[in-house]
Amino acid sequence: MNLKIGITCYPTVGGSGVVATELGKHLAERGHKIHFISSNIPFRLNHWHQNVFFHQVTVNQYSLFQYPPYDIALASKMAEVIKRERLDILHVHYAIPHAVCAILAKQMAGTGVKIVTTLHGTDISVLGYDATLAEAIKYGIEKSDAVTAVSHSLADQTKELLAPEQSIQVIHNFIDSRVYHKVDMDGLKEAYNISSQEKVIIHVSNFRKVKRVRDVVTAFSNIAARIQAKLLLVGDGPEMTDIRRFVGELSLEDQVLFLGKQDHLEELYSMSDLMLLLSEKESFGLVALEAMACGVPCIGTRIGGIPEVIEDGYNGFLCELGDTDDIAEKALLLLENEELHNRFSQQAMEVPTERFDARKIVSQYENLYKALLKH
Ligand code: GMT
Repeated sequence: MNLKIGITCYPTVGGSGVVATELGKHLAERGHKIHFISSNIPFRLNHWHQNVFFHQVTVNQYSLFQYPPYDIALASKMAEVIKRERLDILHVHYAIPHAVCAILAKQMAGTGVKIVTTLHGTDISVLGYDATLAEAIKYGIEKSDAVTAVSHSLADQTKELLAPEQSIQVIHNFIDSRVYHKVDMDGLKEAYNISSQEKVIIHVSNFRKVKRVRDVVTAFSNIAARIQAKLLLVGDGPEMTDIRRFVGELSLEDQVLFLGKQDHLEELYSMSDLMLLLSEKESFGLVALEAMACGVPCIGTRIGGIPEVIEDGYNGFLCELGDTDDIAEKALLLLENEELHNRFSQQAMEVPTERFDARKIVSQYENLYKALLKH
């Protein structure tokens, strides 16, 4: 049975947008009709795909309103698409505002469309900064027809903080091994002026405070004091100015390459020897999974969903938050021992295909939709 599925996500660069878009593309390949409803074309939806449609939410600024009514415009567009396209499912990523808008849209449309909400983490971590949103998040979760979380850690944390009267099913994130696999990138290494003796360490994030990029640079400075190495910092965000200053204070300007936002991350991973993901909050850590698929072992913090992705002592290491000395020691252990590094690299490549393969995970979502439509 082919379904008509609406998907709403943040269209900007970020793991949740990647997962939502890739899910839509995979479902479309299986013959379902996918309707993205968002303020802009999601960044991974960069060319034409059969069975994929895009409905843009436009928000007009009217002088009487202090703030443009984005949430209402989104709900209104959702209702229009639910009715016109006769959607079976509306799958939204993030409880606020998307689940709350979807519930309102369902009421406006007056159809039997089922609302599926996927929690990605910030729904819950935002409560640390703004507890006033708790009721809205809880409402979004409870009124959805089904709720999923991208890790056991996030599902547990949500239950602990909000105690919603709704079950939360864990469906892990996934990657497409047709895109993420090791490719020969010696030419790119040369283009970046990185010699064959130098080890390459990579960090990819949106440079928010929670990503602890200072810890990445501190650990790197300990590593670079012992071996020849370069650090690739990929992405951009609010901490960038501070990080650039910090790199200058440590006199690491020649060893740290700021690459900004990048497409084709598989090429950068493929020329890297190690990834560092040292966040203080991380519901899953999609970038670790992407790097592992390209044969890059990761060192991550024992935080949130990271231990569900990195297996300590098998395909990477887990360290305590902020323990940059231990992180550097573990990094050197891997980077100075070729046999160990090769083994971890091979074992890292097994993880996406064994546990986080797109085909398996997309089927879990598909089964969830079909189960909902039986009721
Ligand atoms: O990490 C971010 O700041 C971006 C955020 C997002 O919305 O993309 O990432 C969250 O969702 C990703 C996809 O499920 C997860 O891999 C990230 O771990 C999660 N970020 C946090 O929990 C901080």
